[in-house]
Amino acid sequence: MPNPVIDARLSKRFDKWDFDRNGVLEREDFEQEAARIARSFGKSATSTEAGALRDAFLGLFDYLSAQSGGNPTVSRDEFLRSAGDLVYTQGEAAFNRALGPVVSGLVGLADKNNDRLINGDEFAAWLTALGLDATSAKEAFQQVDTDGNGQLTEEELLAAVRQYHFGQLDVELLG
Ligand SMILES: [Ca+2]
Ligand SMILES: [Ca+2]
Ligand SMILES: [Ca+2]
Repeated sequence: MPNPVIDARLSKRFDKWDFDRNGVLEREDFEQEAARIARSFGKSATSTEAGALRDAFLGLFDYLSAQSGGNPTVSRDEFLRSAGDLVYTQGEAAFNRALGPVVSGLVGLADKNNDRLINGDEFAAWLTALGLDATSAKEAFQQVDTDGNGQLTEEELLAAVRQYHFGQLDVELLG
């Protein structure tokens, strides 16, 4: 069932991922976006962490492209259709398969003490690096930390990304 909040968030997502702003998504956009994010975390494009995020973004592009007939470009309409299908129809497992590697790549960049968990400081730095609203980082952290143990797992972060795009949570995490 169409939902204006979800549709607006997907449309905004398209704008952010259309890195060169030429109105279609291409592999190059996703490479550039991954490199931009790695740079915002202070990592060089040749670092292991940047490479993992790049692979994740390219995998996501390949998924979106395959959903729209395997073309090298994905139009806004095609994106809204396949992303909408993911959110409205296919549900949690498919969403997690498509976005899980990207969230995992972000955790790799943000996890300064290498425990694969995101603590409060790492989370605030994540929001700041991506230019997101960090003024309410503490409150946002508590919303994402669903088991309340003071650490965010990849699972909790992925659930937050999913809920954001489902229009159920106002914490943006993808930049
Ligand atoms: Ca583009
Ligand atoms: Ca950590
Ligand atoms: Ca937790």
